[in-house]
Amino acid sequence: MSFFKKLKEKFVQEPMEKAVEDSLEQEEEKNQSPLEHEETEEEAESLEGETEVQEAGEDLSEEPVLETDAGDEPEQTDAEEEVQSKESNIASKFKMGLTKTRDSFTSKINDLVARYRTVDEDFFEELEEVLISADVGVNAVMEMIDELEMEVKRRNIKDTQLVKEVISEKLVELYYGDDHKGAVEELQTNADGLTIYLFVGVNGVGKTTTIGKLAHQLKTEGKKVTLAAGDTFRAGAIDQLDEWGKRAGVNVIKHSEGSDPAAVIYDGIQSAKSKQADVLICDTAGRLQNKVNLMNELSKVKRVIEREVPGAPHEVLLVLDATTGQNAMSQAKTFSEATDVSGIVLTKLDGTAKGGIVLAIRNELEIPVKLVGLGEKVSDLETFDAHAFVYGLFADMIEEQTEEE
Ligand SMILES: Nc1nc2c(ncn2[C@@H]2O[C@H](COP(=O)(O)OP(=O)(O)OP(=O)(O)O)[C@@H](O)[C@H]2O)c(=O)[nH]1
Ligand SMILES: [Mg+2]
Repeated sequence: MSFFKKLKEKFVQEPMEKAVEDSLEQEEEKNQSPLEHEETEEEAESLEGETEVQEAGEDLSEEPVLETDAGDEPEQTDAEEEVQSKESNIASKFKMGLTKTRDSFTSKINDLVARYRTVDEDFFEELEEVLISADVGVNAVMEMIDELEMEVKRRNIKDTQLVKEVISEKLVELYYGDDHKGAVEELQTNADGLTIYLFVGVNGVGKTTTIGKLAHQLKTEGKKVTLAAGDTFRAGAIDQLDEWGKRAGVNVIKHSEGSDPAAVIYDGIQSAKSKQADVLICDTAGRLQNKVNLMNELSKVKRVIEREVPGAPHEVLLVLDATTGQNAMSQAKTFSEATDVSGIVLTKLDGTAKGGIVLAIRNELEIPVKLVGLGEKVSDLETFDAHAFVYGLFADMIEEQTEEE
């Protein structure tokens, strides 16, 4: 089966199923969670301070049981349908979040393919430029072009139209590198008790926002979550996290501005343990008096976590802003030295036309991208899925091409 077809089968729902989904979504919008619309006074009150509140949106997390007589695929079980609808939901999020990148990338590829009818040296040279302009990263692009040239020869492809599909396939391979598993990399968890995630990254990249989104997601999954306000440096940082905590209905441990972050994290751990929380998420400062201070502080915070919970932190997540392009690379190097980063959260992919940075990061840093921020809404956080990412880049072509077949 062709690669585009595979992606379509995985991510695109049939029109009938889609219609049912859409009507369900409209239902959901009516009963929207308090996070996605202006809070009414009543809702604001019910969320205030309380950590154990039953939220308005909570029962939406359960997949509604559907009786449909769509009937065209009788062999599909409810469980399979659920998976398919989840996949297509993820795909549409990536498609939406990658609009800017896709518009720029697709038009460049289409233009290239229109100008070169046959595949030759010059074609590859121009393709190289297109990929570099999408921030894929020079080394990754070189690797990609080599692979592509070999594949085109191997399959004896002459027509540039057909190359599009090979490009998409190679992008997925490029992401996974030698690790052929190709599995989506979920966040690590602690099976025997408290899971701790430590968020690090320079100021303004989206740490606190991502923590808010993640807290909401985990809470919706039924987990008990505590947040620790470890950014005691920036004025307003504690209140910002507190606000997210209130909205998500989770507990926030905080000290006053200027206090020792390691002490806040220590208290966060004690509180999470005593409340038997499942997950503790630690926010940290993005800026201190200087970089050395910041790195020392982060190392100290990490040591406290390691000492209090063996095996923790289960993830040290470095948050990078996709719109800063190659700059993100040097940040990754600096932070890795201080804290052993285990995963990347790439935010603001929706805000750049250069989403290829995902591939550069994975290729050059060899740290997996675990989560991506695809917008400012609370629901705009997804586990990174290289297939869904490539679907998001090529969505128009995938839908177009397979219809023709
Ligand atoms: N469009 C878009 N905006 C985002 C995303 N993630 C975060 N932001 C925005 O980025 C801005 C900064 O986010 P914060 O969460 O405050 O960043 P931070 O890393 O905590 O910053 P400091 O606390 O200063 O270190 C906010 O306006 C967020 O709404 C995303 O995925 N897409
Ligand atoms: Mg912050």
